[in-house]
Amino acid sequence: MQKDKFFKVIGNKTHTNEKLVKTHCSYCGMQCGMNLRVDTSSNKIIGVEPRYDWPVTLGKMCPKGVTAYQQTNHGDRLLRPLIRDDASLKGTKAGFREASWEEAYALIVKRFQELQGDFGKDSLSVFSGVSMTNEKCYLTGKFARVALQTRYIDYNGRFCMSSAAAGFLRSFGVDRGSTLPWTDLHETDCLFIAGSNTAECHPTSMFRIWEVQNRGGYLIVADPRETPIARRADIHLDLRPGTDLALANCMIHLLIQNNHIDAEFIVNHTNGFEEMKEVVKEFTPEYTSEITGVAPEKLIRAAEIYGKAPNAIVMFARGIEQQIKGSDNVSAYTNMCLVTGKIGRPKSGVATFTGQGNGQGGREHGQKADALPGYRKITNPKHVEEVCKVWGIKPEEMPQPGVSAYEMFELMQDKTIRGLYLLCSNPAVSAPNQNYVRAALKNLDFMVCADIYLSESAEFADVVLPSVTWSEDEGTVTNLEGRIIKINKAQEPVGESKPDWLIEVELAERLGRGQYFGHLKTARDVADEFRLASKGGYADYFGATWEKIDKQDGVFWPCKSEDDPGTPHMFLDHKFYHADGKAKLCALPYRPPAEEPCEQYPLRLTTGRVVYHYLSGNQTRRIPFLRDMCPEPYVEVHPETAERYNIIHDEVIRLYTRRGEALYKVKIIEAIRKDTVFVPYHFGHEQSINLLTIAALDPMSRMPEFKVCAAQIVKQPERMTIR
Ligand SMILES: Nc1nc2c(c(=O)[nH]1)N[C@H]1C(S)=C(S)[C@@H](COP(=O)(O)OP(=O)(O)OC[C@H]3O[C@@H](n4cnc5c(=O)[nH]c(N)nc54)[C@H](O)[C@@H]3O)O[C@H]1N2
Ligand SMILES: Nc1nc2c(c(=O)[nH]1)N[C@H]1C(S)=C(S)[C@@H](COP(=O)(O)OP(=O)(O)OC[C@H]3O[C@@H](n4cnc5c(=O)[nH]c(N)nc54)[C@H](O)[C@@H]3O)O[C@H]1N2
Ligand code: SF4
Ligand SMILES: [Mo]
Repeated sequence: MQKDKFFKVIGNKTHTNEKLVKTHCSYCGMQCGMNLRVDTSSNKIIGVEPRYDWPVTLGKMCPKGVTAYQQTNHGDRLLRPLIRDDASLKGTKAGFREASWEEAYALIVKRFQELQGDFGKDSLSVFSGVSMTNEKCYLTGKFARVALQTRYIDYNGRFCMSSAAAGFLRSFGVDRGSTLPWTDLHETDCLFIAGSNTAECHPTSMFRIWEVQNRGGYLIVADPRETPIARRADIHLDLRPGTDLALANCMIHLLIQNNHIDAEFIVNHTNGFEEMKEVVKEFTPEYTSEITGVAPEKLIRAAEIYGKAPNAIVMFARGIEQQIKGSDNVSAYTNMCLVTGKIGRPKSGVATFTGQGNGQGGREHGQKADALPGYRKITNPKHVEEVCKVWGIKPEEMPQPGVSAYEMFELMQDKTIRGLYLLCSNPAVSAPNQNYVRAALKNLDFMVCADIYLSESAEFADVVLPSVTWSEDEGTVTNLEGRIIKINKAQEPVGESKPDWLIEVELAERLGRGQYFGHLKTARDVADEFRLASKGGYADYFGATWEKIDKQDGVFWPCKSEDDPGTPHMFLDHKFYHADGKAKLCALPYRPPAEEPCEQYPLRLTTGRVVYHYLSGNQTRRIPFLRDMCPEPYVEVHPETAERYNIIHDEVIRLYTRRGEALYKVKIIEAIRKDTVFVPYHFGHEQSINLLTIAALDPMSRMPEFKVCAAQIVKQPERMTIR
């Protein structure tokens, strides 16, 4: 692996009576390199050290990463299965008793078989997540289709990466979140970053981003809030939430007008230029400014900088993707690199900041309602046949495509779905329109939840199964670059907890499907079957053996054979994955968000993250340092807006939308637009902002519009200042 300018050899300290286990962080897509410190007398994890020799992050970690090790032996870990004795207490922590694995398995098998006997195979569902290794994600797809024989499986990446996936598939015919390795970032001349709070959500990217400016290059940021990265940007495009499509179309309009396009690249390697040109015609800076609220001069300057930069990278994250037009936003921003030909070479291209640790690999290998391993389609007979050969089932036994994550809750409400196997996700915090989702979970006849802690979602379960943390098992993860890396085991599982793949194998055997699962005895067995199942798909991992990953500091997919080193840069030959080898320039007219502000709900509510917490917060709210740094949610309000409502800093107000309401402390901050308020979403129960969010879905990706809806603030009768 090529070492870049930041690379320094700093030896890791080995203390006596300790060993270091080389691995990566459990949380975000950066997958920072770390060594877990293990006490050799107790064989327990006692700490962490950064890995200076990991080429992507070079010894950097964020506050979540340095405390991640505290999860493994945390006092809240689930140590034994739990069975609910008192159904009237569903939706609370109470009413569970401890049980043996055999008793828990027996109850699950009995109830699952009863439901399928009475209501058909498709009465069961699986909802999963991508904080799991590729091997576990792969096996979860097989578990749903082969062990449970149901069509209903989907996963939390639907709330996360589905718009990026759909947008890239349409533009390129392939969805690898980054067309280039992160070690290129600091060498480019211009970064155009939209809807990413990078400094809080992918903090260990920042040293490369600042370096672009240090070298005299440019940073352009499009975000309604003045985030830490926006504050130091050369241009901050402070747009209204939900208006990215207009902004991106304006960039293309100006690139064409100023002749900053690459006509040869457009003709030889793309389709659709004329239709796209027609659509962007009306997006003059003045018209775009009316929609987005961004000053025309800033739009003009941003397009000029991007257009003139010899190399440039367009980057984005959930800010543009979690909208009803998220997939369109992705394709529209991707149009920028296609019209300028700034793609398919080092230091130029496009990347989404993949969110979860395995947000990339987890979306490729069959956890999606319509997907099979290797990014195959369940609706394609040839793909089905290829996977059936590996699984040993007949093509006619392969279930039909299911529905997306949020739509599964709708089917729970109408009793089409009656049973749920939930693992590695906490939708009772993270799904939109919580009042509806919680009622759907309550409406289930039988629910199983596998987690490492008793989550808010586990409170709705009939059986809770104790899984292991990332540090108690091994396997591969694909980071935000598309690099397949290895997670190593540092400690034996606590209590009676078991890895998810083993639980699925044991359950499959007890469901009478052992012939398809019984040969999987170790994580390595699952890995070998998984690589084979991906072989020949376009996300081909066949050549990415654990040995090669170790030797090369990771392997970029596609990697088709043992002697293929993998593919760090995509499209170097300017061949895209559509049948004719060309990329698609998409013509994407602007449409407003699902819910526009009105007299009754005059504010725009947007939601997102803070550096100290991770997703639903079920893991990070238990870590003392992180909890101390951010103990509760709050609502960010601009000083002028606060004055209008006659509210002050730290005062508790009621925030409400058409779906629900919650009480939040006010944080007065100039870094937000006057027409917008922001709430972090890492908190559960009555503090969850998802009580208020809207479940409007992108028609293409089925991604909910977490990033914008209409809201109102009400001052409370008594000024409830706290402290
Ligand atoms: N600390 C921390 N880091 C994380 C995570 C975490 O929970 N905590 N989660 C990981 C995961 S799974 C994910 S998906 C990523 C998410 O990473 P990001 O997408 O960077 O994080 P968000 O806070 O969801 O939103 C990003 C930004 O979008 C802006 N935004 C809101 N509406 C709009 C809009 O309409 N247009 C534009 N252009 N911007 C808008 C918000 O102001 C916010 O600053 O982070 C990963 N890293
Ligand atoms: N309002 C709003 N809502 C959002 C978003 C937003 O920006 N705004 N962002 C969305 C995004 S991008 C995402 S990714 C989702 C995430 O939403 P969730 O899927 O709910 O996220 P997590 O908190 O990671 O949930 C993972 C759960 O699995 C457990 N767990 C961890 N590792 C394992 C394991 O190996 N096995 C098992 N069985 N369990 C494990 C954890 O303890 C945790 O309870 O939230 C979405 N919701
Ligand atoms: S940046 Fe992401 S991967 Fe790195 S330490 Fe922080 S949470 Fe972990
Ligand atoms: Mo995410």
